[in-house]
Amino acid sequence: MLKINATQKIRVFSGIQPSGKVHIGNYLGAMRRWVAEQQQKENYFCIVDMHAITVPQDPSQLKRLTRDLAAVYLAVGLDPRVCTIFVQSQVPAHAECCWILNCVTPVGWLERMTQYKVKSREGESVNAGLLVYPVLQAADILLYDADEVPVGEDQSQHVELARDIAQRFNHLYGETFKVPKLVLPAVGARIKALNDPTRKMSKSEAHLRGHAIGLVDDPDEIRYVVRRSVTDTGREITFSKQEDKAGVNNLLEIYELLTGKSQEQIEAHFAGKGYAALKEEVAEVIIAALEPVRQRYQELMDDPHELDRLLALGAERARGVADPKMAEIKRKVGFVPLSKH
Ligand code: ATP
Ligand code: LTN
Repeated sequence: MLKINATQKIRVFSGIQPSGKVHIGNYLGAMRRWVAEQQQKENYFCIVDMHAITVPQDPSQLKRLTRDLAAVYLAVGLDPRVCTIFVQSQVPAHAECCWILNCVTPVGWLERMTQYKVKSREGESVNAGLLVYPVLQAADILLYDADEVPVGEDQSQHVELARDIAQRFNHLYGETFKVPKLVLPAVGARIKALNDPTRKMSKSEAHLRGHAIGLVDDPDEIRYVVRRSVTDTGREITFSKQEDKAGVNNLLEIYELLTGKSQEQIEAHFAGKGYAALKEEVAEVIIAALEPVRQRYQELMDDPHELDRLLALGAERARGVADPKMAEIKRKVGFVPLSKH
């Protein structure tokens, strides 16, 4: 059995794809917790560029989005002194581990994944990478013996699969991987699109005006998008699980998360007010919360060399954990180690 050393910090692993404009859903669903808990934990935050290429990406754009996401990680407040921030493709063990895990993962498990079913329905042709996407995600997590994986709700199924893969490998080759725990936020696990509150806000659609609020959008854009967000024809401003109230509920959830007020306080505050007033206030709360993020992001983007230096440092630290783990995995599988002559 793998033992948990009581003096060791809980190890956290999570990642985001550099596949488009990072939005408040990514922040409220995942990154906010990373920042809040970083001092108590041992943190690995990855920019998963190898996952991003499972759908077509323009190479120069991918490069830009990768640095951009690194700047956003730092701008929201991740501290590189306590967080290992790195680019997935700069740590080759991820691809190597993925291959081995592919060989213990039944295809049936992968075909059942919701994200695969949706993305393969949308695309004209399905590449093999899209199918094994969750195996690469399992490799990311398992290589670091992560205790916790803090993500938004849409990733639950993938983290469950990583647990299944870990258990299967352990069963076949002996105790090797820690079985990670899925960590979801109590509120904000699924922020809805502002132009369609029946769907989740998505990075890959964030370029469509009205869909999302980017973490570094300017105040006028935020006001425009929130004012035009889809609500219903009613008047009541209350938290509700009713489908036709999803738009208002989404705005209230964002407000709740950013102000820290209780639902009762918020409902009392908006009692008797109309949707226009709600939207004005939500927009201002978002603008105020994002202002420092936008400023830090600008500063970081002005110095790409410093950003690349931090990423190189992150990759080195990540390799310090992933490489010895990879050696153990290969040994368990029966690969002959490279001789030192
Ligand atoms: P894509 O559209 O490219 O799949 P995405 O917006 O879903 O992008 P990911 O990179 O897949 O973003 O996810 C990064 C993190 O943000 C994950 O932890 C994911 O669960 C979380 N997340 C994504 N969208 C939302 C959302 N609408 N609400 C809450 N959390 C979200
Ligand atoms: N599939 C995830 C991104 C991701 C991830 C991970 C999240 C890749 N590897 C490891 C947590 C842990 C997504 O958000 N789309």
